[in-house]
Amino acid sequence: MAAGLVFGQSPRDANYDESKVGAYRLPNPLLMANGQTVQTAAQWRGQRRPEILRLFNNHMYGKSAPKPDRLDYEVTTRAARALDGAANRREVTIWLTGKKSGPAMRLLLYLPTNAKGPVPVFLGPNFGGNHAINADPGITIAKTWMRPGPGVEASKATAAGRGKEASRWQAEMVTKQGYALATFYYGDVFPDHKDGLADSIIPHFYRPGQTAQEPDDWNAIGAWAWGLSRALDYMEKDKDLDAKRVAVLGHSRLGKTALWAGAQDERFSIVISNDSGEGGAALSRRYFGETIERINTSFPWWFNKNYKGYNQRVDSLPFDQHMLIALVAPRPVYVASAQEDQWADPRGEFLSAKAADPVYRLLGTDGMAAKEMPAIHQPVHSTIGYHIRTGKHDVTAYDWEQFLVFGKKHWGR
Ligand code: GTR
Repeated sequence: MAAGLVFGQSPRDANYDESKVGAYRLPNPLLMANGQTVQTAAQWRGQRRPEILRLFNNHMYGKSAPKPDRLDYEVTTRAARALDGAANRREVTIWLTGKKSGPAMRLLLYLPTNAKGPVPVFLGPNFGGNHAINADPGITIAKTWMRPGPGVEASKATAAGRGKEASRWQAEMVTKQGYALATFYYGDVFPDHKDGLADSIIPHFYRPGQTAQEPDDWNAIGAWAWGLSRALDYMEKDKDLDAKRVAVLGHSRLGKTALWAGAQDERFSIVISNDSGEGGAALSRRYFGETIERINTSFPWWFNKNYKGYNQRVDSLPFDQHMLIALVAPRPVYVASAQEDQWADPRGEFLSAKAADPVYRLLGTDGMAAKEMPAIHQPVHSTIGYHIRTGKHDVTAYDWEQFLVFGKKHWGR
């Protein structure tokens, strides 16, 4: 619990009792603000989808900077054999503001050595720095260009962090199946602490004369999602990668980020959310686990200022998180939950995925095949996919096995 919060006072206690969830009514994703019901795919695309995107921009994640005109990048390590020869490692510096004196992010890529032609990619940001995702001693321990935050960046940029997140990335499993794995340190785009804004990408895009965030401006999650799109910009230039088959994924706060990135940027062909919970896949109106008020109090730098206005009035939000998932339609989307991750409300994650089904069906897909929440370890791989596994809030080999099956099924390779 964040300092200064007292249970039983404000913010509202987390509830873990199904009988106390209470009744709630989800906004209809197919009902437009003007009262008309969406009847056709063209209406969804031309009217309702842009309307919902604007709602998420205005009330929650904020408006992001557009795609920069220039893309400057440099491949710093090429063809370094890694993973006992099964993969090639590549490190790429991508400058984010069109000048090489400015901020950059460093993308780490593993490519299968035996690939014939461009390979599909699994792309996600990481928490611990690129050197954390694999014990491979060749990975640069990148000094981030930012000032270290309170204990955040400084502690991560050391050799002690090597391989610390390896079980969450499964580089061998991914490359053995013929896919590339790509990741970057999320702190390269926005340092994840309360004073991170000043050292983030965001002030670089202030309008002339702007000195502070507007209520509907982007914040950390918007910035991380924007970084994912910049990684994809690079992939469009790399002939070894199939930029038309990039799955964007993330865990927890970065699962929220992956959904938002995939919702906005239709170049992502598959979107995967792992244990993303409140502000990600989970329904906000379902009173279970984390609440809007809790997340906005603990992490005020994640969402825009307007979102704080919903701390006490979730029912007046013009959307719920099923509409974020619906923005991915008709592209395949996968929601993964963990049994012991009650804070993220697994049932709320499933119900949200299920509530996006009418949009997916309207667009001609099979939507979410499961009628009810599936049992543990009974994955569903319809266009909206879902599983719940045993264990804690984490990314495990089981999760990756499902992501790979889902990718293979929907990419047809
Ligand atoms: C928690 C937060 C969750 C989730 C998680 C994480 O403290 O309440 O919403 O994002 O952090 O990102 O690990």
